[in-house]
Amino acid sequence: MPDFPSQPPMPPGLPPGREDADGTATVERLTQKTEPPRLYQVLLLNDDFTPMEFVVMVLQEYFRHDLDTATQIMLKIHHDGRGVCGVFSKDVAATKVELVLAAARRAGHPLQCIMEAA
Ligand code: TYC
Repeated sequence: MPDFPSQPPMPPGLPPGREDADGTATVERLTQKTEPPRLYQVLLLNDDFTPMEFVVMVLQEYFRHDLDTATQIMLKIHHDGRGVCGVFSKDVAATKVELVLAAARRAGHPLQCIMEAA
């Protein structure tokens, strides 16, 4: 048995398919469907100016990758033009993009960070 019934309980006193004495009762079931929240990829884009070490630092600090993984992702971006840093809920992805862009601008680098529906 699941913890939650798939349908809400029927209202008390009126079995399904019956009307009350004056014929006015309406018994309605609403099937509620909740979609899972959409996920978003955060990507870094390649450029010719941001130092490789800065990109590796970003991947470690903001996306919690270890040094090896961060280096592999950075090299993939360097060669392919873009690469995925991580997949998050919409709010978390948007916050990561803002934090990464702010850090890059503070350091004077043109690094671009974007999010896309996964
Ligand atoms: N192409 C940059 C360089 O050669 C390194 C780099 C990698 C920049 C990834 C941005 O998202 C990036 N210094």
